[in-house]
Amino acid sequence: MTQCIFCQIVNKELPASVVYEDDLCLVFMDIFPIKPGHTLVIPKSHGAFLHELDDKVREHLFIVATAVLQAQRSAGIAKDGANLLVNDGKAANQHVPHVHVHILPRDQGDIGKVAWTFLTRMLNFFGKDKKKVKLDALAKDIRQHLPSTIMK
Ligand code: DGP
Repeated sequence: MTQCIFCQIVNKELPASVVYEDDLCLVFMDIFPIKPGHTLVIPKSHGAFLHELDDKVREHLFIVATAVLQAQRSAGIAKDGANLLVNDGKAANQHVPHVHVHILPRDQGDIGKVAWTFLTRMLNFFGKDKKKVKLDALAKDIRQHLPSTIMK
């Protein structure tokens, strides 16, 4: 069994609230969301850093991330805006060494709340099952709004 938690999610050895998948990537809800709708887009092939990925995979991640963002907007989740970001390396705050694009919905004036949740989100291990139900529902909502361009 691989030690990488995101590879384990790809291999279905660990559960996740999946929004979308194809041959190259997997999209699922962040288990410690900074905001409701916080989603991760990962390559199915393992690579810790962006430069380790094939150009085709890297390009695909951002095409899919953009489609997921569109879906979130249609679902009313990221109406005001969103941050798309990659933490590339430990010093840049990367905790999981498998490339992932964060899609973080934002609301006007939410910076205080975002900062607070960023610092405290991993402390909340309680109610994990309840949280999974919520994340599954959000994943379904986003999936239903995905543009036909990425749906087969
Ligand atoms: P980063 O700090 O950029 O490496 O972000 C890693 C993100 O991954 C962080 O926001 C929490 C999330 N995460 C960590 N472990 C898991 C997991 O087992 N499942 C899911 N869905 N997300 C996870």
